[in-house]
Amino acid sequence: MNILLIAPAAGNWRKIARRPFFNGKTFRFSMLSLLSVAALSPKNAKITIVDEQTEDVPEGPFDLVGITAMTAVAPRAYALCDHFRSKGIPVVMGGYHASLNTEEALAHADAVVSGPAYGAWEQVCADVQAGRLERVYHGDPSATPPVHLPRHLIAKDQYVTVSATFATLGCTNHCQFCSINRFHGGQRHTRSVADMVAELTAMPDDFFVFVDDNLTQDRPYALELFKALEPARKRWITQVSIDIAEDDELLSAMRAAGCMGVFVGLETFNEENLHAQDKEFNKPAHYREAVARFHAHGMYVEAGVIVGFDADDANVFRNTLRMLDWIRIDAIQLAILTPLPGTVLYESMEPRIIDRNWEHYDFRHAVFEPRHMSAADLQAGADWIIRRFYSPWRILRRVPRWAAVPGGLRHCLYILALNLAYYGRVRRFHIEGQDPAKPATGATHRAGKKSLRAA
Ligand code: B12
Ligand code: SF4
Repeated sequence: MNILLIAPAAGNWRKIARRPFFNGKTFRFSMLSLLSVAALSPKNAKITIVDEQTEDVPEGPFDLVGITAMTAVAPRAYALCDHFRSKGIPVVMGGYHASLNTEEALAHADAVVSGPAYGAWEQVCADVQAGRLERVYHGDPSATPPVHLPRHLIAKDQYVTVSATFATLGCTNHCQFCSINRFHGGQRHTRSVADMVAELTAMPDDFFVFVDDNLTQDRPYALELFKALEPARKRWITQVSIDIAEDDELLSAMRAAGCMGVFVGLETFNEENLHAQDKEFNKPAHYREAVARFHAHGMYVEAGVIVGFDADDANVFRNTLRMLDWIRIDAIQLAILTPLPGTVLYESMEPRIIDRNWEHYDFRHAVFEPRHMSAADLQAGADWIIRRFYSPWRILRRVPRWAAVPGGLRHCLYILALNLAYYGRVRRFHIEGQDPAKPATGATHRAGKKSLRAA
């Protein structure tokens, strides 16, 4: 059986890896979706995995094509579905977008695997071999994921690391803008600590990424996992929620297990916004102290920050940038609020949506009418924060601070590389923007002259 598995890429991201500099490598760290599907395929199958960020999609011949898609790449995924179906090859979609928008995906794919691949993909392969195919297959969320993935199927040199894994899946919080809760049906699944140790000790790299949505949500499990990981002496990064900063025992265990950095969803500095999104467990008043506590334990902090919530007006951009400097954050992933189809946010925002091109649902486009500013202002202000936060001057100003975080040169180089990669993105995608609360330079100048004349 000849199987092609595709991770599509859209717009600027397609074949970005071919560029010598600023080629997105720092952000390519997980092909776990397709590696997991590959691991479930028949043992004698010939499997080709293609990441469109790094290479072209081959023509075949293939017996089966599997495509993964986040919402932002769904249109590209559909084009690929249409292409292979027109050649008579069965095409199956899986992943976040197809699981949460199954009817839409079925207009392009022969079948959809909804939820995890475990238990479903094996059946898909058997059915294709038997010359039949159901429309929808449901994976088994409680299945035990394979311990060893066929990582040799992807080109190691194209990724910052091929050693990505997950110990847990899902999150029991209900933040309205997030797809995780809906995708996992509010459930959380943990892998056995023994499986984690077996997988991680066999990994070739000594740096890896936990792609978990909220690794420490089950505290006893996390403590047990970290204790077991200590002897492996690996270095890793992951995603956690900010409230764990108060937990010294947990932070110490993370540090001892090799954690060098965390991604936390701060989202906003406005409590009203947090409340409206069911994320009131974030306390903006504690952000600065929380970051300091992570630093004291030798961990850098990258924050997810979102602009465009209903309580945000044109001043949010300047205030956010000021607060980000003040809390001494090390890196940010700045997003424009995006109502991903399948989320609670999408349902509540439907009437205000002005752009339904899923390719624009990449957290970089204003796709709805905000309450207290225009969509154009939201776009300009978000771009302005990104450009300012990653200006060479601001990055340079952060260096002495990073040097003071315990962990040594290697940790310091890691966070510097991340900042430079974001700076590269600003340059590569010509991110400019403008603070909507401040008139354009010419206008400021004119207004200044006018007020001088008035004086
Ligand atoms: C790694 C990652 C990335 C990487 C991409 C991968 C890479 N090559 O390095 C990068 C950094 C590029 C990325 C970018 C973005 N990401 Co992202 N990303 C993730 C993350 C953290 C891990 C994905 C992963 O490896 N999961 C582990 C695997 C095993 O699980 P899985 O992907 O769900 O796959 C299972 C099933 O879904 C199913 N399955 C999946 N695909 C297929 C295909 C077939 C054929 C079959 C049968 C089954 C199947 O089987 C798998 C095994 O059970 C997830 C969150 C998460 N924990 O999943 C977010 C996530 C997927 N990303 C998300 C988003 C929103 C984005 C961005 C739009 C915004 C951003 N945050 O920057 C951009 C998109 C950029 C673009 N234009 O393409 C959302 C997607 C929501 C949605 N509805 O689309 C997620 C869920 C995060 C979240 N909290 O909401 N991301
Ligand atoms: S945003 Fe984070 S804390 Fe909220 S539901 Fe999603 S994964 Fe959980």
